[in-house]
Amino acid sequence: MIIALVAALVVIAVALVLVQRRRRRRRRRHLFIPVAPPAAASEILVAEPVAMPDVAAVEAATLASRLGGARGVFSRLRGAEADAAVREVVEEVLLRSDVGVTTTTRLLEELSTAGSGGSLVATLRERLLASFVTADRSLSTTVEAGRVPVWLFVGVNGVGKTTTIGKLASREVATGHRVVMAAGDTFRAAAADQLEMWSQRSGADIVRGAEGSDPSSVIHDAIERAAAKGSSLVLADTAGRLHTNNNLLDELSKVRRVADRSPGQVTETILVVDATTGQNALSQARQFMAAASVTGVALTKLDGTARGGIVVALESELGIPVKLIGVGETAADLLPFDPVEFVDALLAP
Ligand SMILES: Nc1nc2c(ncn2[C@@H]2O[C@H](COP(=O)(O)OP(=O)(O)OP(=O)(O)O)[C@@H](O)[C@H]2O)c(=O)[nH]1
Ligand SMILES: [Mg+2]
Repeated sequence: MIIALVAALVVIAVALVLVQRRRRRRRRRHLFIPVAPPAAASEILVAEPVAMPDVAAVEAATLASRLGGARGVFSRLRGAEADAAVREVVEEVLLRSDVGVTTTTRLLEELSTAGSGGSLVATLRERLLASFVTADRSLSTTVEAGRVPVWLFVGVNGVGKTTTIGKLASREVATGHRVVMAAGDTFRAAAADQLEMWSQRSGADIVRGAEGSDPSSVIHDAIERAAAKGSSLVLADTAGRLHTNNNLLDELSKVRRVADRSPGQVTETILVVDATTGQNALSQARQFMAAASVTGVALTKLDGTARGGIVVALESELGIPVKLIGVGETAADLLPFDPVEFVDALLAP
């Protein structure tokens, strides 16, 4: 019995010794891991730096992912292909992108005189950025005392005037402004219905008239209402009209004059242009600029098949600042235009 007890104790003691040895060995193995040579540790730090969130990059990526057609046209000037790009490729891309002959010729001349320092695409990026006017791209609400700022929206049929007003109303109301929409497209009742839908969505007030009534008087009523209620902004819609129809352009001049009478003050006349119309946008812009003193462009439908280059042509040939871009149909799909972000969205890999 005693012998059995002693034998059991010996077995337990041996087992304990073995377990402890194994633990020590394991501990020693663990000890080796953190004591890696410092050089190796720093190599790891350099090779895999912690990625810091870059808000600007996120925004650019979002824009790039929305500029479907335009990114497609510029694909030959991005990534590996960009290194091999020659003058002929640049010329073809610019022409296909709707930059137009005049601006493309100028850009190519500038590329030739820029010398051979740096890559062709890097120089093109620089010249494209220099093509943009340096004007203020903000939307002004600066008025004389006692007057109400009016933003008037003009353009040919179906370009996105009403939708752009709806998107802007949503943005302005969300930032605490009291907005009155003027349904100045009295040409068809459906136009006012469409604006009314946006007024319900955004929480903006709306003034509409009967179908066929005088657009100037509807806009005037909206301004009076805004002044009486202490609203901060009137967004005035107008009927789409052909830039070649002089009577309709004259009517627009009158609408603008009336809207600019006290208590109203037109602080922005936004020409809405459908980016998919390409070079025709330039002749539209020329006619509307003459009729209604355009202060800026809202370029819509850049999310579709639009090839993007018209932005450059509008600014460099007409000196008219693009202030807003439309990249979809919802309220969130209206962005302030930023040339650097835009050019990088086209050219960045
Ligand atoms: N994909 C896309 N569609 C847009 C954009 N802006 C407007 N649209 C669409 O374009 C169509 C015409 O827009 P409207 O706002 O009615 O255009 P409008 O200039 O007021 O048209 P009229 O009043 O008939 O002259 C609608 O189906 C809009 O949803 C945009 O940025 N992207
Ligand atoms: Mg409309």
